[in-house]
Amino acid sequence: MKWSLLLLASLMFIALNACGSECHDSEEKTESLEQGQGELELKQEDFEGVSLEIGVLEMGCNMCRGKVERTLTGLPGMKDVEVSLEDEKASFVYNPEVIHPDSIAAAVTRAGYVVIMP
Ligand SMILES: [Cu+2]
Repeated sequence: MKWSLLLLASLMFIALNACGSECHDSEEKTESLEQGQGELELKQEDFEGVSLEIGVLEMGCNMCRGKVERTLTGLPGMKDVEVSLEDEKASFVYNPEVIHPDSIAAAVTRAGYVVIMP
């Protein structure tokens, strides 16, 4: 009985830490929040954009999903960002005069995830 409880606790511990410490990095979180607020004034969502859906792999939990969403939202020339943890996809509208899809992919890759371009 005690042994199985211990096993269960270990399994839960492993499950909770499945994403490693990277997605729970509070320092980076603060940084991207500040950036986001600074760019808010400049970032008008009144552009004719291009819709794009990319695959985003390696999101292990909802914090990862949030991190990808903040990463995309924090980029210039981005709007309507939606990230799905279940579908492993991110959709958004970007302004091609401001940002190139390669830069968008690079930002998500830098955040620690694997991007599949359509
Ligand atoms: Cu995670």
